[in-house]
Amino acid sequence: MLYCLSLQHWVFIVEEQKVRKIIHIDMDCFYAAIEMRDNVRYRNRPLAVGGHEQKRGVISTCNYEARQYGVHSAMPTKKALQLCPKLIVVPGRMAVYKQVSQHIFEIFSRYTHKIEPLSLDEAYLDVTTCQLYHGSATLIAKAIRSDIHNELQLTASAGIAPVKFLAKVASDMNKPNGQMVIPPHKVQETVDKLPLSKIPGIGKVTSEKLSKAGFHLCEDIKNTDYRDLLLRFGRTGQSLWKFSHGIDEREIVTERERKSVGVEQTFAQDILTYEQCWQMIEERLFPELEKRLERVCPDKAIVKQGIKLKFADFQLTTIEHTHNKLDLHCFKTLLHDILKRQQGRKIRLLGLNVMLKSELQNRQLSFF
Ligand code: TTP
Ligand code: MG
Repeated sequence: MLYCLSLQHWVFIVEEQKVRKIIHIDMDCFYAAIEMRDNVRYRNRPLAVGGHEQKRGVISTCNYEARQYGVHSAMPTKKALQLCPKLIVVPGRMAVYKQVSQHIFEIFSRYTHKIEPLSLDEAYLDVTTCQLYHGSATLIAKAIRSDIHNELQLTASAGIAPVKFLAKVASDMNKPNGQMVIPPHKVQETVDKLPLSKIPGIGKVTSEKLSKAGFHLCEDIKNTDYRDLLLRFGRTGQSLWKFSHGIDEREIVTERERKSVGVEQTFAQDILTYEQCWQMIEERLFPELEKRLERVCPDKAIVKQGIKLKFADFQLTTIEHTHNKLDLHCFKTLLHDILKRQQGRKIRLLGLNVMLKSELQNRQLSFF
């Protein structure tokens, strides 16, 4: 595919993408499946893993029986029990989940070394050069899922596509215990009918904003002028335009190459005060960062933590300091210091990030 858009002052060219074979693997109701495997009494009954009702806990995940009642991840346990009074709620066993995760990743490594972990139960695999099964990504995905089932008595779902975002979308299409292939010649027709809210990374706020502007499916974006999208939605508009043409040039980023983890929020309405920023950090961004860090780097070893701000005039500014563990309290000082640059301007985006320890180790290695 070659797209050449003559814009007023510049030409935008998206080079022809080399055809890759990406598999996205995601375990089915991961924590709950492990609990059902290890305890026969939990099978065929609605089960959730999470905080207990007396404490103000939330559900980490639940099995598919419980999902029929509308129970889902991040739901307060109290609400889950209202929806499904027979729900069994059990506490999590992180040590076991991490062990299982290690085993799954060891299985992946039999097929490729290009593995990008997204969480304990989810990864992208680039199998473009894998010679097994005559190079058939469909058969490789089947083999991986069958290894997982044989060795761990757990099921996984897979999506196979030439690009990352579509592989992830596809792994959800035949869940649980299924897989879906989107071959190169089916990419555009699949993307056309894809709701924008299904694109990984498009959250609730963005998808509502798009919907209000009349954009629901990828084809709505595809049929819109690129400049218009860029003006209205900035970098998000640029990414959406690419995705809507089936373009995603992102390579697999292996564990060793991962440098940082970050979370950010663009506000529906700009905010102004220290208190508003702090509330957002304390209630939304920090818990999310903690969760993501836990997923990609369970030992939580970091070297730096920082804040990113975008003012209403789109000026971007960042601040960071050296710290070896994620620390909510330290973000207070950072926020105080970064807001000295505010000069009365409103804030449209706030983000937190950490640099992982492995990056520093890499630098030390390259230094020698
Ligand atoms: P997911 O893969 O998002 O969910 P899942 O594996 O439970 O279910 P699905 O079949 O839909 O893939 O998350 C993997 C695990 O991460 C999940 O079992 C529990 C944990 N988790 C949380 O602790 N909190 C959350 O909000 C989410 C989404 C997941
Ligand atoms: Mg999963």
